[in-house]
Amino acid sequence: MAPKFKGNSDDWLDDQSSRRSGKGTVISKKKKADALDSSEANATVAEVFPRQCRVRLDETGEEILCGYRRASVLGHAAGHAEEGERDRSPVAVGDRVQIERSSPDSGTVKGICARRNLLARPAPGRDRTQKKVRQVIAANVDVLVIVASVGEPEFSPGLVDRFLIAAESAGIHPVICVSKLDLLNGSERPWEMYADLGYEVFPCCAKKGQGTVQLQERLEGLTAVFCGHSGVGKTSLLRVLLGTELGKVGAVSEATGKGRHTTSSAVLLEQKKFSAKTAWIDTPGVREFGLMNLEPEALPEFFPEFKELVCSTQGCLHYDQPGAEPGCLAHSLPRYPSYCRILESLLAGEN
Ligand SMILES: Nc1nc2c(ncn2[C@@H]2O[C@H](COP(=O)(O)OP(=O)(O)O)[C@@H](O)[C@H]2O)c(=O)[nH]1
Ligand SMILES: [Mg+2]
Ligand SMILES: [Zn+2]
Repeated sequence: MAPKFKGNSDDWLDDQSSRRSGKGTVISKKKKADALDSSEANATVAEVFPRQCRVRLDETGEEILCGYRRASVLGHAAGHAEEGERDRSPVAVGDRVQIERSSPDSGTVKGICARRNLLARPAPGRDRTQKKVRQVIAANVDVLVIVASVGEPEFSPGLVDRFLIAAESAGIHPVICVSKLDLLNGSERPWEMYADLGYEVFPCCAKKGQGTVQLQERLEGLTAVFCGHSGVGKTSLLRVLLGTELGKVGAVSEATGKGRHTTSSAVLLEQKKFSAKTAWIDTPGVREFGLMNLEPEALPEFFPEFKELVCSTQGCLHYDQPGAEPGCLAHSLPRYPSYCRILESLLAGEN
């Protein structure tokens, strides 16, 4: 059975008492702001901290720090937490927001637009009111780049499968980037299966610069979020793709005065080489990636190779239990063990 997500050392919760304004006035819990119209936004969220976020201004491309309050930004907007759920933070990297500048390098988030999509995972624990907590990793993205290394750490098909499902269920196009190609030895290439299944696979090596041009061209003009285990080489790859412009991130850490590690939370990176629309998001590594709001019965839809199966039980769940589903034809498929692990975790309600 897949282990539960246990959280990361970088986990933090934003201001739990954000119902209370600075002056001690209690803002009604029920009062929610309405979503902004997209024409009202003037900035994109580039990095999120407790009670503050770094935003990139549309007009000048400048980045400034803005305060946000849960009550004033958390709206009825599409893509925001529904009944029974609570977002760990009301803003996420990639959110389109309206900000009001109060000084050359700071301001306040006044409102937030509906999200066209979002990549989220369950955050550990529940809030005070027993609601499930959701961590939105990034919003409004075109592509999820699933990075998995050839070695160090070993290629992990289980995590690739989970990210593929998360992307497709969120309406985000996934591509697989196989990193650290220089560590290839022996004949095993477990990622080739994904190309055979019709997924886009980009073998790359950040160290030697192999395959990076192809990936760069594929992502040009798009907002892409890079995800994968810690240490697979996401940041190294982005450094090559962006032409070592990640130094900019360090400068921003100075601005927050916190000396944060560049990828202790998701961060929208600047892309000067291409069109203004291109935006790439680096994320901290995850050990496990839980799937949100996915019914076990829906799981086979996310495995294209299962679609052609004509098992003798109609609506077969392809569940590997002795005698459970006689006549199931899924057992010989390469991704069957991975399917079963994910199915079992969904049936156990673990995400
Ligand atoms: N051999 C090899 N090592 C790499 C490559 N890319 C990154 N690394 C190393 O892998 C480690 C983790 O890289 P990093 O970019 O921080 O990974 P991240 O946690 O996914 O952002 C570092 O020690 C890098 O030097 C590569 O193409 N080949
Ligand atoms: Mg990194
Ligand atoms: Zn079956």
